Amino acid sequence: METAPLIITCAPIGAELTKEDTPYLPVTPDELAEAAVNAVEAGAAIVHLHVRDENGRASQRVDIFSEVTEKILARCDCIVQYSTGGAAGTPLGDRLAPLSLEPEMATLSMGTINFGAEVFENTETTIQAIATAMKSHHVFAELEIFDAGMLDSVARLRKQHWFPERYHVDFVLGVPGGLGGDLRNLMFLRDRLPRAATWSVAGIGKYQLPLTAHAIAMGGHVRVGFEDNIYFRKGELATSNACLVKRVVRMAAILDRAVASPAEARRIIGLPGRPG
Ligand code: KMH
Ligand code: ZN
Repeated sequence: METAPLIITCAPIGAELTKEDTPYLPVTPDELAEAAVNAVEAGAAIVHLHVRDENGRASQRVDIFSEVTEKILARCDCIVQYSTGGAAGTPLGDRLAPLSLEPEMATLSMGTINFGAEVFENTETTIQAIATAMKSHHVFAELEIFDAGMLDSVARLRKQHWFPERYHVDFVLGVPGGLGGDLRNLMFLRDRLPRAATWSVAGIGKYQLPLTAHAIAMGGHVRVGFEDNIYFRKGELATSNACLVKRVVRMAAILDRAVASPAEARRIIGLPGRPG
């Protein structure tokens, strides 16, 4: 069977970084939209979006999500995927709020983990509340897997019809407190997925590059961007999200893997597409 084109997701900011970590971090709505559009023009099909308030703090405010989304979609036709994770400790109501904008896609984290010094809490009640809100707003879920047991939760909740049979997961590997970024972990997780599921990998920090290479070769999909890794190589900051995306495009070309447009990504994942 022919390998599907590679879906590149760009996660340009996340909830944890500041300009002190990297001066290249896009923070304001204009900076975020510019970074997202540049990443899409470089080859990304999906933008995984967190936003910040006027003070640069992680926020789930609907008005900011709306502003950034409008600015992105005015300039390109990518899939905008909202974070429902927010920052560790964000109250559930805030996490759910941006779903009212009915984004094409949003994340759904499949369990609780230590997240560095904090706890990223996702009890089964939380997971079900987010899944319910997504269903009522017609939002397609990307299931975030930070540790191996979370795939068992996916299988159990799938049997209870919380997700469609054809679901999409993102393995986020290398979070301090979650499953590490060893290639064997990726193989183990991939082997446990049902055939109908599609998968992507987001390697944290130094794991981003090797896991990206392996995912391209294995027929999976990849996420890059500052949320997960701010370095281009050891000791050298990446100067933009787009340059991380461009490197993935070059790697895909060397490995003879086509890169998916947003329309192809919708088909591969099974998204119905944007109305209108
Ligand atoms: N910021 C992390 C604690 C998501 O976007 O859904 C959670 C996170 C997951 O980034
Ligand atoms: Zn995120």
